[in-house]
Amino acid sequence: MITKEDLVSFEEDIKENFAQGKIKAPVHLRAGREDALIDIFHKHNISDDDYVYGYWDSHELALLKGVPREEVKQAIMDGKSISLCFPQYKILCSGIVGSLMGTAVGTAWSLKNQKKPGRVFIFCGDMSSETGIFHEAVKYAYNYDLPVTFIVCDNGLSVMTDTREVWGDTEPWFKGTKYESKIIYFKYKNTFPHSGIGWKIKF
Ligand SMILES: Cc1ncc(C[n+]2csc(CCOP(=O)(O)OP(=O)(O)O)c2C)c(N)n1
Repeated sequence: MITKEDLVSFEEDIKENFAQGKIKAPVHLRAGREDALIDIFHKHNISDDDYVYGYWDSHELALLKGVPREEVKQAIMDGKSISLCFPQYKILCSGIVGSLMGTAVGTAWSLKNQKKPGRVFIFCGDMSSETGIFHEAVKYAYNYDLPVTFIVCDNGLSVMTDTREVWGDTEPWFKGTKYESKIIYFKYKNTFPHSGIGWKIKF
């Protein structure tokens, strides 16, 4: 079983390797949401039959989905941190904001209509959850009662931009709507920068 300490030490290890210039690609480290993620994986019993989709910041998701630590680390060392994909473990990630929303809904549609076991869990950030494609995907999933859950990890920022200031609201758009039944939402403070380790390029 993956513990908070496992997740923290993994990110610290990647930070060290990045600092030494051993990773020739961007990394997006995360800290401060370990308990929330562990809780979601446990509470929803996310297991082998389930699909997990994520974005540029998915080291923790890969570990929690059951990809061995060394395999995740090797992929990151090979420059794939931003789009970790381990199809055999049913975890697929992309570095493109808004991508994968339709893929997640399509996977859920297929599982439901083919009467296959498994559900879909897609993890994204607060700014991603304000995009049109997120809204459309949630509406469609709600209407057809598809086995997909959208998890919004709210760190308040999109790179260095204040998400709430952009949209002029103190709450995400879905707060208080019927669509909340398809969404898990939590706030956290990321103690790492959006990408990298505070020096070198941010993007
Ligand atoms: C289509 C596209 N536009 C811009 C970017 C650059 N970008 C990467 S992450 C990010 C911020 C997204 O913010 P949020 O969804 O809140 O994610 P988090 O802060 O959790 O990383 C942006 C703008 C991108 N990856 N893809």
